[in-house]
Amino acid sequence: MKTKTAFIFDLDGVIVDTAKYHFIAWQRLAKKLDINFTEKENEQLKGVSRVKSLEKILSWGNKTISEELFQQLMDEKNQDYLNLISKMDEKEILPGVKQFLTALQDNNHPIALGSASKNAKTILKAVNLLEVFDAIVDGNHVEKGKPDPEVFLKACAQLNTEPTNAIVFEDSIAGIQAANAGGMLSVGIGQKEVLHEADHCFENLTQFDYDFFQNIISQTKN
Ligand code: B16
Ligand code: MG
Repeated sequence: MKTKTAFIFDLDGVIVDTAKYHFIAWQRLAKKLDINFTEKENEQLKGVSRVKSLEKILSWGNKTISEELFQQLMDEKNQDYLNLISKMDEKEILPGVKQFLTALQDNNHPIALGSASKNAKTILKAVNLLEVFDAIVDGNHVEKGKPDPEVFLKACAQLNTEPTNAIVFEDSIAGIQAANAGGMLSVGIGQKEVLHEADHCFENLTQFDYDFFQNIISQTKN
């Protein structure tokens, strides 16, 4: 028997607008290191783990540093980020998110979080959404980051559903690639030109409603 379609959400840039805080914190760090870092570079860090993000920034600046300094810079960036998000509340939930999650809950769809962030639970608590998710898979639970599908495959396993019976919402190129590699239907949240590998793309979650997904559920990849 086919179970109800599962809905898996990325966190930063889909549920909450924390992408801007990651950008500020990485940009401050890059500036200290005298490395050029604009929105263009930042796009390549979306959905990418903290370690991989710093590795990329250092490679853009042709810098090699000791393991100790690497760890120190990661801690510094995270502390800056945590300070930036410390005053977060429900107002930072992105438009359309609450209504859509409520419609999914009302219709008994399993809901999971699939995020690269190690701060995911702190953020969900701050915006009062922790209880909405039937499963939470984040940066603390995976060995391979996006574009590897591990995070979404683990979410499906926890929801006891096949990947082909799941829809993933993502704002990052790496995340869309992860969903596609995992065999889920991918929905990009952001610019079509950037997320052109997604099966569907919207600017934000106000651009569709539950009925739209009732229609495309028949198109999930099983
Ligand atoms: P943290 P997501 C990702 O979260 C962010 O998009 C990415 O910019 C960040 O580097 C990564 O989490 C790690 O975050 O430093 O908090 O562990 O978009 O997959 O929800
Ligand atoms: Mg994201």
